[in-house]
Amino acid sequence: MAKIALITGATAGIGEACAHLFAREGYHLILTGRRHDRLDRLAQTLNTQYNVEIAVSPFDVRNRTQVVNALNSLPEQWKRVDVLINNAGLSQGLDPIHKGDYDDWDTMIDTNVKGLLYVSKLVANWMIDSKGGHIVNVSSIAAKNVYANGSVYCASKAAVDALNQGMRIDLLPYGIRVSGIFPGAVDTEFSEVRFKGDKERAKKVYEGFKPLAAADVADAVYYMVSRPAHININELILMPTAQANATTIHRK
Ligand code: NDP
Ligand code: 8X3
Repeated sequence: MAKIALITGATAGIGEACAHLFAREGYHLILTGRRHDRLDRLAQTLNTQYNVEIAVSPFDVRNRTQVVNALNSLPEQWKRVDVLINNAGLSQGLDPIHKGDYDDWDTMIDTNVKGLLYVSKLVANWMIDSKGGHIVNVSSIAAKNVYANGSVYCASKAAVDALNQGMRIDLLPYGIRVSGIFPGAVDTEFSEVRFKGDKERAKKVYEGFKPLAAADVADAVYYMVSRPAHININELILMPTAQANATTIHRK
């Protein structure tokens, strides 16, 4: 029987790259994100390319009712999820704490922390029912190294770090593996979203060095998931060679 992976934030970047890789490896996929048109296009592409089954489940992870209704309304055969990739997330702005924007704070915390919790609770229960599974939480190097003007994003990713550890304890009796991945700079739509559509400013983030590609992160996620059943990779920190920590990048 084919395995099923549920990927949040599959419309772009790391989530989309995971969708490609897991489809290539024969997984059937539940793809989520807000941009329904992108989900439909991706589903069509993957179905044609890899002949895997895809369920598209569009919702905003911040909206608890939407999350619960969308996931509960999936047909029963889709609730046997083997792998959950908690990837949906974002940053908004770069501001010191005394000048931060309340709405930016709400968006980051509601998406990166509360959204991850809403999805995880439901899917963890499905995994308990099917006696196993693997949850991969996408955190960030920002969880490990707090940087100037980024404290709320960093805090939200540190919360993902804590939840990753806590879920591993709580789900231990059910044979559910829980892994966290902590990437450094990955060239995706992330900075364009952080800078609210300012493409020029976003481009500068990745200039003068070779950042990670979304596919590099997907490859590491697949590595964790494809270890033998008795092995759990608790945490994987993945950096561009030109980046030593969140703030030290060697640019040409
Ligand atoms: P992208 O902006 O390319 O992709 C983000 C994804 O998250 C999109 O699919 C987006 O879908 C989804 N998303 C955002 N908000 C919501 C929401 N409210 N509801 C549902 N889905 C949402 O960025 P990345 O691929 O880079 O980011 C993926 C994850 O990786 C994030 O958690 C990010 O924090 C983390 N990360 C990124 C790094 C980087 O340098 N790029 C480094 C370390 C970690 P849609 O807009 O369609 O809803
Ligand atoms: C994204 C990487 O360093 O811009 O999580 O916060 S960073």
